[in-house]
Amino acid sequence: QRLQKPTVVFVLGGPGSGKGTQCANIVQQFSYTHLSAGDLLRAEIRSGSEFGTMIQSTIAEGRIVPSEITVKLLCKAMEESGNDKFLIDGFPRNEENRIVFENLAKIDPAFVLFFDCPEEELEKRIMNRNQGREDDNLETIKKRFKVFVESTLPIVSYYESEGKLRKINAAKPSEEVFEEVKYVFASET
Ligand code: UP5
Ligand code: MG
Repeated sequence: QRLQKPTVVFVLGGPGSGKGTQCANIVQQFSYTHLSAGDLLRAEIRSGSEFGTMIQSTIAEGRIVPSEITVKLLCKAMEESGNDKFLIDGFPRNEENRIVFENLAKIDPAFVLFFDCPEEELEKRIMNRNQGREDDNLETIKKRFKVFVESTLPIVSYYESEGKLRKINAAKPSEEVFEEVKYVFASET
């Protein structure tokens, strides 16, 4: 058991909004460890886990994996990292995610970064990405966006009401987005 609770920053935004890109920038300048919930779930599929097929079909449909699975993967990754500052990318995606994390990890985020970007731009970015992700096709992108609006935006509003939301205009070139991101981290730490 840790003596002091780790610092956690949640990084939210629609599919393709630049969460992974900006987290990679942040770790170069600030001493955080980047944990992408989606990457952890994809690694769990590859590891041959008993939940692999279920996770795979859930992601292929753009739906949200049961909270206990994702939260356990996040907690394990935090323990194994040796660090005490984390960017948790793409999580929590719904209220159940948020509550299960609160109950199991017992950590409240220091703040929540939110990458705001219109749907047409998200679609363009994902269709150009070409990394062979099974969910990067037009049909699944539409589903991912719908789930984002219905399940994740209410979480964004929740953190806004808690005064924890740091909203970033993500519909700009990556370098300009990072200028805004740096400003947030510089004023928080
Ligand atoms: N790009 C980035 N920034 C740009 C900019 N400013 N201008 C122009 N282009 C820009 O970026 C996407 C693409 O855009 C890249 O090619 C990039 O170069 C370019 P990226 O940084 O990858 O965006 P990101 O927001 O990380 O997009 P990603 O597709 O990873 O977001 P999702 O939220 O859809 O994916 P994630 O991996 O988080 O989740 C995938 C699925 O896993 C979910 O749909 C869900 O089924 C499941 N999941 C859960 O069930 N629970 C979880 O907790 C997490 C995931
Ligand atoms: Mg990502």
